[in-house]
Amino acid sequence: MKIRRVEAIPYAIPYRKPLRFASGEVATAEHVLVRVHTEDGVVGTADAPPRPFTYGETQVSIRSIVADQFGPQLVGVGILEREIVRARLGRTVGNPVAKAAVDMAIWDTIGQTLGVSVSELLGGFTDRMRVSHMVGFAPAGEMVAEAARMRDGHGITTFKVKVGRRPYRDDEACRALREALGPAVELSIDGNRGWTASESARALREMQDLDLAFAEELCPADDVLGRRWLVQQSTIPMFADESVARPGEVTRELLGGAATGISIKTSRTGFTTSQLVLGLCEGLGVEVVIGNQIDTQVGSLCAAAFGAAHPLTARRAAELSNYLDLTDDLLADPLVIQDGELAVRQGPGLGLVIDEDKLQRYRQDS
Ligand code: MUC
Ligand code: MG
Repeated sequence: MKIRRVEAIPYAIPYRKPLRFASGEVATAEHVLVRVHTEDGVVGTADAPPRPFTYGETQVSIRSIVADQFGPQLVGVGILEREIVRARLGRTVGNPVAKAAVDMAIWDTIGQTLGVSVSELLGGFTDRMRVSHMVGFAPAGEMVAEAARMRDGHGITTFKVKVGRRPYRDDEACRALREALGPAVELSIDGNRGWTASESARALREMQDLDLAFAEELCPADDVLGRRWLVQQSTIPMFADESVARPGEVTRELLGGAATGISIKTSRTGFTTSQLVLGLCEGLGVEVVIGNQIDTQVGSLCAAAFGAAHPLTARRAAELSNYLDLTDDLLADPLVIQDGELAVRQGPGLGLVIDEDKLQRYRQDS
């Protein structure tokens, strides 16, 4: 069960419409499909979404670090020697998305080799996740229409609304969503570090009648005292997202009083490091949410497999639906969100099958 080769395949699939937020936008999924090949002929797969505006990684950097550095470092390592893998990848700083994809692809080979699903290997708590949809910047009417489309078409009743725009006008969109969708729908906001601490405090005051479930990354973590001041006066949980790409950063934000909740994204911490983050949060008595890196179906399937494996991660709706805006996807058997839920694949490994014709069509290296 030794690793024979690690592949990094750049590909691109356009979105029907770009997803806009305070720190950037995504109009095309220019990702890297990572495949780990074992000596026994097993192939594990995972997806790497480059986010230069969040982690500084690009499609080129991910492809290069996986193919030219991580791959050669892992040849001959046993797929169960995950801590040797983590130690070897850890010799290179940063590159969280690249490392996460290699880790998840290895878990896929372990599940396939042992004949069990990765979600069961991780903990097997439940077999489905409630879905939260992320609504990007647009005129308020369009944001309401998108949310209504997700509710009516897929039964989704939890929404994370992108805020952080300048000039400030996001309460208008959030208010329109609350009025249109009613009190039963769960709304939260995500500022992607778009505001200062005082602008964030003003926004929270102006939206305090909207019954928001939580707020995420309203101001930068580097505004250390400002963020601590904001969290101290907030009446809703303040989740950290891009500011917690490593377990040490999770501890820093929580013990520093700069966050009261943690977004776990398998696209940046894979399965192995995500379990460390989860253990930290459970030990510190902090809530978590399964976040979304604007994932494809492969990425969403991985997030769901992790989320469903543990009670704490399965408690909140997970952000699993932005792939619905892609014009196409690589999964041979597409995911289905029904009644607001996504079922976890039960097959060996991650239970994902790539449509090789589509991969040939969208890959950018042939
Ligand atoms: C999120 O939760 O922030 C948007 C930017 C990014 O890095 O991730 C997405 C979603
Ligand atoms: Mg976020």
